[in-house]
Amino acid sequence: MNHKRSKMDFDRAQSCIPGGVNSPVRAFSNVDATPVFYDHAQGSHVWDVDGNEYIDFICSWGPMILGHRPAVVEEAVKRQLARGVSYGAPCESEIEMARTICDLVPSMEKVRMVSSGTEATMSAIRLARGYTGRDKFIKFEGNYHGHSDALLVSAGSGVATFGIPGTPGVTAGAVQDTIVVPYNDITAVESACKQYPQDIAAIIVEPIAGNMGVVPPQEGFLEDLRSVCDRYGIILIFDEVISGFRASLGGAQQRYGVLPDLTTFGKIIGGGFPVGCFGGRADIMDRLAPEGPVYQAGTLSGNPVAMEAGLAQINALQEPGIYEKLEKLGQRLEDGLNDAINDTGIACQVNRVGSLATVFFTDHPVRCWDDAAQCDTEKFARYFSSMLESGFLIAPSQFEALFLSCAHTLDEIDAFVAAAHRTFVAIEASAR
Ligand code: HOZ
Repeated sequence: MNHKRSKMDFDRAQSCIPGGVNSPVRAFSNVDATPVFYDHAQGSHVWDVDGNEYIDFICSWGPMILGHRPAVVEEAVKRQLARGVSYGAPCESEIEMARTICDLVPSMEKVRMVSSGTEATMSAIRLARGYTGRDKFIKFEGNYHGHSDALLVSAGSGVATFGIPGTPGVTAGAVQDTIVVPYNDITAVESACKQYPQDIAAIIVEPIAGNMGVVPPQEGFLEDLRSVCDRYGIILIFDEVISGFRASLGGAQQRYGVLPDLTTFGKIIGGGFPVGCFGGRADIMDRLAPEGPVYQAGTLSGNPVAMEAGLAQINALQEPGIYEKLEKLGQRLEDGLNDAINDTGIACQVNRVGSLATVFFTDHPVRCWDDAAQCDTEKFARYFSSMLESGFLIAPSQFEALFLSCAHTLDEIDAFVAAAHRTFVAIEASAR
């Protein structure tokens, strides 16, 4: 494949954008490559500025669950464009969005819209602290909840990809109340709670970890978190920015039948526009200003274009058969990859939940960050480059998820698996 223009664009970008990218996860430096600059996208396909065509398994890091340019979303956006793009004032589509989320997600009684997942998690933590009058919270190693200061500790996603141990600019004071424990380790959670029985405001967790690669919750883990929170008066926050409206229509909480007190969403609920929200128990949400004293605000919160796009997407997801299709695509991918792994003897693990998956280059099961960190990232880099050259876009990091959309077909999954098989053969041959 020729990437001449992408390379030129990257040079130009580096001269005026730090690292040439507007989010570190878009850099290909960790896989010894330069980023592909997108030109346009349609369905499950993306074209770059050099005219190369790819099947897209990044899907904008999750939002494009219907594929690119779904007609229903485009039409909704066009209708709203003719009525104004930003009001900074209440509008009916905000009510429609909040009502829809409350109707579809089991634990949601009230919702506040924001503009990103980072804002949602940051605000949920502040609210939990304001509600309980406690300062500390627990997060899990390898979980990523956006880039607000207190949450940027032992984080997954780009922080894990680039091996950033602590971030200059995040003060010791900002993280002194952040307690970090291993994912899927309820004993570690219990002992932190015993150590600080009156001080922990919240436990925030990705109910399906998607930012250290995909790591499902072990059986009983979410239930145990719920009961620890009940025992100690701690607010349980599910960060469903990735799993929301993906793991099921009601998110991971519906899939696993465990209800948090607060939930954060982003990605899918914006239909591709910058949106996040947090919500949950009404008695907690009513502590927010202007009803209560916990302050939180945003000029573009509830932006009408984003609301219409998100609503159109969520409405489309309610059509019968959508989640069955995503599950079928995911199962086909998992089975195919496992066949390829068995056939080639490569040391890999496939973790999958529904339409989220990761191929981990390790011979051990991956259940927490320490497991993920053992992966052979050099092999991952070879896998990434080979898949890219074969026309498949995957995240340029071992510690990210692969996203499927309704626009993908079984044939495309089979083609992906065939390319992965060829890649595994080549990696194994060069290792001998
Ligand atoms: N949170 C996503 C990666 N796991 C993408 C957002 C970003 O650009 O950091």
